[in-house]
Amino acid sequence: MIKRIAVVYGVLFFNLISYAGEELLANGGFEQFLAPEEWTFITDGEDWNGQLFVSTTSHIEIDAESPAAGKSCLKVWSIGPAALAGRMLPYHGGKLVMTGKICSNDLLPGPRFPEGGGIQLVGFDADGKVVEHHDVKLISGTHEWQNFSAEVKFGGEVKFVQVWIRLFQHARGAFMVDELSLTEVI
Ligand SMILES: [Ca+2]
Repeated sequence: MIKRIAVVYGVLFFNLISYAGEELLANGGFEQFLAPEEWTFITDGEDWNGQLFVSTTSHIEIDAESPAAGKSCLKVWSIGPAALAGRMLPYHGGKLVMTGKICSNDLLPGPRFPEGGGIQLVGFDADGKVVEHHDVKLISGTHEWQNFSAEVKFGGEVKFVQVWIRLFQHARGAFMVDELSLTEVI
């Protein structure tokens, strides 16, 4: 009997070690203001498709009107483009697991991209150049709060990763994000 209990505990312990990665995002519940060391507005340049990151008509802000959890969430709205980046995180070659909640309100895509906005994981090489990206969750139209989850594994060239939250170029409307979490399972 004692031996059997030990085996069961061994399995549980192994599962905890395998799946409980450290939380990599700060303020993923958007309960505090957007501290520049945690979330940074991308203020110039363009992405791999030639899409701009910022316009004078877009807004990304903490919003207390209808969060999914807690007292506030992140709201991205008006006319894109707009982009917010999380901290640059070292990548160790493991499986990145992202979960979160997202909703949208009359979000119309622009002419150059089929979706209005969403969340991307972006991989950088050792020199800080973007070499790979994954669309974790994209959204258009009007949706109530919904959970999403995704698993992403980058190629060997990728040494750093960032979360990007974007309203794409010429998209108009709003989407909200809350309870964002990112872990790496190695
Ligand atoms: Ca929240």
